[in-house]
Amino acid sequence: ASVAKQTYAQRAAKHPNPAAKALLETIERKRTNLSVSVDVTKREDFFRIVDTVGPYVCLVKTHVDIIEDFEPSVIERLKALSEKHDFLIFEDRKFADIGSTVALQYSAGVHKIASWSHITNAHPVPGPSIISGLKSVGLPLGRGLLLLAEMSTKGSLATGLYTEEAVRMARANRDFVIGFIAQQRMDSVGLRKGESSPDEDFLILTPGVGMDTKGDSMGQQYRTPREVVTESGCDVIIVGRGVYGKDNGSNAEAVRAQAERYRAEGWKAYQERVGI
Ligand code: 5IU
Repeated sequence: ASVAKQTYAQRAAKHPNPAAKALLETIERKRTNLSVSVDVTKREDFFRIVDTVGPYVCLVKTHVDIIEDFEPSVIERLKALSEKHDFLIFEDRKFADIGSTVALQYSAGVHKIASWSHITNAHPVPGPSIISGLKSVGLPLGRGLLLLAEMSTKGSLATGLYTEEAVRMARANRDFVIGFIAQQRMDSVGLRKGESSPDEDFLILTPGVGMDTKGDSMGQQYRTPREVVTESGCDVIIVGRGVYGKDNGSNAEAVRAQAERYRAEGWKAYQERVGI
């Protein structure tokens, strides 16, 4: 069966990358394909939201560079919450430099992303060398990389041939590239004439998900879990403000209720897609 028709458990059983396998297993175990994106600037807001949504998510997406009172203990607390609630961590770093520089940005600096983030991502714009650079650090640690094949924003330049080349770069690095940030499945994208679909399983993680609004004032565009998972075949819905709201998640019960709502919608959309 095509990847989109397989269960998360079936895919987990045969995935060669440890981070992808762990994510698929977590999704199945917790019955959630929801990732919450926690884009807040104060660490106490950050931890309150993570602790509240933890039971409902497979993956917490972070932007640690926006936490203004960051200190190394933030990572220790995040790791403790990831064990308490059984979720993986995805630092949405969007690397975009030459291989040698991204290897340093990934391993060193204040944040030392590779030492704690199971999954991170990169723009394909520099070409295959960005993968080699990140892979030299991440593969020995069992990490996984997502390539940004598409974006959710109005007027995104990541379309057409750019997206196709991103998929080809991923196919050439299947040990480390576990999938894409994209708005739809990439299974038939980038195949040359006469080339048949390779035996591959790329995860599709999709931001730009919201049930109550169509977008924001800065170009973001939202689709529903059903459009994303059932109709477009994506695997993980990434939701930020739809879950933690406008007040940085100060109302924990409201945050909890939204996380449960998106979890339920995402799971129903998956069951409908797979037919179970
Ligand atoms: N994000 C997008 N769209 C993209 C990519 C990343 O929204 O195409 I690539 C990030 C930005 C933010 C989160 O961290 O996903 C979405 O947050 P909201 O659900 O609050 O819009």
